[in-house]
Amino acid sequence: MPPEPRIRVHDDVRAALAAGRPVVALESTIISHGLPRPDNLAVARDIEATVRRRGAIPATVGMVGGALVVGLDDAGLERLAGSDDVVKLSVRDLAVASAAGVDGATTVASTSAVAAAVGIEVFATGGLGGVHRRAAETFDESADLTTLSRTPIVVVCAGVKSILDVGATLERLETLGVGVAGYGTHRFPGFYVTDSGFDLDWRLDSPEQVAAAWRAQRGFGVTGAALVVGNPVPAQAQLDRDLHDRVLADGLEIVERDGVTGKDVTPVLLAHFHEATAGASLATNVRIILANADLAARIAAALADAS
Ligand code: PSU
Ligand code: MN
Repeated sequence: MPPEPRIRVHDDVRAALAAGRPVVALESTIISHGLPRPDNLAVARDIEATVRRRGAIPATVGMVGGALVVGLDDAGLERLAGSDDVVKLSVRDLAVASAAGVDGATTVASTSAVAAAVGIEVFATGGLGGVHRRAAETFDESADLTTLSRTPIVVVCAGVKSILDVGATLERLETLGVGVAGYGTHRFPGFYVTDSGFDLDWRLDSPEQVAAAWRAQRGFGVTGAALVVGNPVPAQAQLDRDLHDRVLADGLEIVERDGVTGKDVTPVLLAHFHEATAGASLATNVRIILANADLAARIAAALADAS
């Protein structure tokens, strides 16, 4: 019998973890399904470079030919960025996809679960998945939420995608025991826009303070959940609000008209945004991801310094 498959951790990531040096996990669904080609590959490399610039090691998670990899090399990044045959993989898909030998991209849910499993404590992404509009009828709620409820990791994001029901998502995060704090703000960020319109109970104002919160969560040992740090896009870089609201309304109509459901909803809406705003939403999206990678690396460094 061949040995059971294990997560394949890149040597640089393994060495950094063993030495207690900062590591930041990154997802690959953003690359394969969230951003259009060919920009996506350049952005994937930029995200990693941003993490490195802060002295941390990037660990992009994905599946290559059935192997579950933490710390994709450049060939792996190219493969997941360049093909239509990359499968979007949530947590439940990982094992079956591995047996099927596919190339796959990991969502927030699967990336955070895999990263935590190998001992990574900080993860940067764009926007979380959450409760979809009309979820009361469709039950469409991202596995990102339930996974974060049982995955100990700091997730830096710009809130949840504005295509979702933000209020319902915040309620679910509360129910699920997932910590949520604004970075330098008491308002929950709105992904493409700075402010989602929802208040938060907590704000954290520096990487050191996020690290302190995380160390307390670890030390208390009373929850195995994630801590979400909402890092808003600066007001002058946000998508024009009217444009945003118009494009969103159109996108939701298209999803309805074409009967798009399940895991295709998010990619279809994001692609619609990128087309209908002539790249403006793409620029904002990229900016958000890079800013989150930068902050995540600083948090990882603060955590490494403190331990
Ligand atoms: N945020 C983005 N782009 C994305 C996603 C989030 O800016 O592509 C992806 C993430 O991987 C997230 C997933 O986990 O969408 C959520 O999909 P779903 O709603 O099907 O769970
Ligand atoms: Mn869904």
